[in-house]
Amino acid sequence: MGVLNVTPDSFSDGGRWLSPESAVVHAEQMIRDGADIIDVGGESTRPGAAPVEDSEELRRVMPVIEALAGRVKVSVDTRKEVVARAAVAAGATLINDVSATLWPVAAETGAGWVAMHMPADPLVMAQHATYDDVVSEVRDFLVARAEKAAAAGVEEIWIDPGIGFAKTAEHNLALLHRLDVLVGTGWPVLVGTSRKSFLGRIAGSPLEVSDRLEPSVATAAWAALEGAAMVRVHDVRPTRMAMELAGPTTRRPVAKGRSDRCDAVGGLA
Ligand code: HH2
Repeated sequence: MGVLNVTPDSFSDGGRWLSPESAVVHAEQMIRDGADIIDVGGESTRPGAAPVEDSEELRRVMPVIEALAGRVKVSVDTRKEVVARAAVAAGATLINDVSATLWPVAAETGAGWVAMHMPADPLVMAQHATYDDVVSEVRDFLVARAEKAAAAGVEEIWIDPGIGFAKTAEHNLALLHRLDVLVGTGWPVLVGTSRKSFLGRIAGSPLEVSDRLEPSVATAAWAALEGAAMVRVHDVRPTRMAMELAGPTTRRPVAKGRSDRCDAVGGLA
């Protein structure tokens, strides 16, 4: 999944793809580089980010989704029902929902749905990074949401631990080290570590965003080898190369019971 932030303030690429023309050119490059899905977002959810008006988010994402739909699988990265509905009407087939609340929209429209773990709004989430056992708490939250969505009739459901969302570096690393716990639920797992600040911990000291390529690629390849069925990345080409070399499609553990949901959307094939 290639990240396409049509925002002025995203933490790593804010302002770079603000015009629809530049966003589409970048998406085309990511497709050539091997992205299977383009994830279009019009609101930054970095820690401390303020919410964006519905009309502004629509103005940012709609021309891009309209230009890409039909040429590649498009997901919309939104927390807003109105944006999700408009995006699906324009041809997006996946709702990447960091709020994990929009499954009724997916059920009604027939779109796929990503449930991501984010226990508090981005504006205040740094104060909510407290868990007794982050791995089991995130798993239980995601499984409960996925089951609700399945009961409502959503056919394509992904779970995502929400790396960097109300989590310390230790929480993020614990979730990555025990990805098998999420994979073992049988729901296909999506992981997004790309360019996130905790990666500095792997390097031993804080890293500028521009210096986070290697740990981004390493953690994406790790996630795939541990059984994640999709990774959300900014740097598609090096990630794709690493994953081809690591052989995730052949080595990843088969998800129990529900692997058909993963195969239905192509996985990493
Ligand atoms: N991370 C971000 C945004 N959306 N969606 C999913 N499913 N998983 C993630 O880990 C995830 C996500 C944050 O990254 P980015 O889009 O680069 O930054 P910003 O929120 O500042 O636009």
